[in-house]
Amino acid sequence: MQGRVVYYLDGGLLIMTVQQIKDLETHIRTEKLPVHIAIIMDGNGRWAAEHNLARHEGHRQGVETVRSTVRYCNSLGIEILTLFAFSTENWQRPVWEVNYLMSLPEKYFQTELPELIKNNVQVKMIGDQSKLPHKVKKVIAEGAEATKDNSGMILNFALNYGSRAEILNAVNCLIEKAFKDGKINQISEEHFSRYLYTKDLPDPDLLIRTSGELRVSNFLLWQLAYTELWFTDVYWPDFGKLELLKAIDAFQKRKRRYGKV
Ligand code: V07
Repeated sequence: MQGRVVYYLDGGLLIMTVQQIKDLETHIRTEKLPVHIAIIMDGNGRWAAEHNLARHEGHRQGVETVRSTVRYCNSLGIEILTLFAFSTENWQRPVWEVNYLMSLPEKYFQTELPELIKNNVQVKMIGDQSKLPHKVKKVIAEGAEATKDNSGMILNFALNYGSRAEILNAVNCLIEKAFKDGKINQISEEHFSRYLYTKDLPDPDLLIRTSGELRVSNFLLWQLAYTELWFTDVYWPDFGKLELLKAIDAFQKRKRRYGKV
């Protein structure tokens, strides 16, 4: 079926022509885009199981989806893309899987760094980097360094990230500071935010979670206070242009209704 894309939606079949996807994109470009999109990239393991593939194949395919999503968000003009790559809870997975996941930042940069530089993308990181293997720390520091002067889209990887740990870290920093200064002042939300890993970034406008789970799973708990949430049953390796466009379309429709009867 040339010129047509087949999608399975809510158990039913949806056939969209390439032209229809283009129309949706044109429509989306005319409305206010979310400045900051955050994504929980879930479902690599289930995708692999359903394709009778080993689990790591799901993660490998997941990296491909990271590549295409970064490219597409950048071309749409999204300013910040935050991707949840590895949580503080993920250390409890089997050793071989943790090791495989820890090899992915390097694999990603090996092929993508030249394009990220060419496309003016700035790579940033949130999470507790102190607990990462030395090699991973080195690789991500190099990726961030090589792109630090870029002024285009910010690609923000959450690596060994946990939101409660982030909030506690902020509280502990504030306690330490108060102790050193010998005085305790009341602090504002704005002041508190400056102690989070995301201190230089605006809160996400849109959170996307793939693979059907309806939770935020310790991701950006403080920052998601006013974020629009969007969930899809599609597994992360199958997440494509159309899914992203549908999420942004839903976001724009909600915004338009905001405050109205
Ligand atoms: C990981 C692929 C995406 C699906 C979710 C889990 C598997 C890209 C990175 C990455 C991280 C930091 C960085 C550059 C690339 C990554 C992990 C897992 C641990 F600076 N994908 N990806 N890191 N997956």
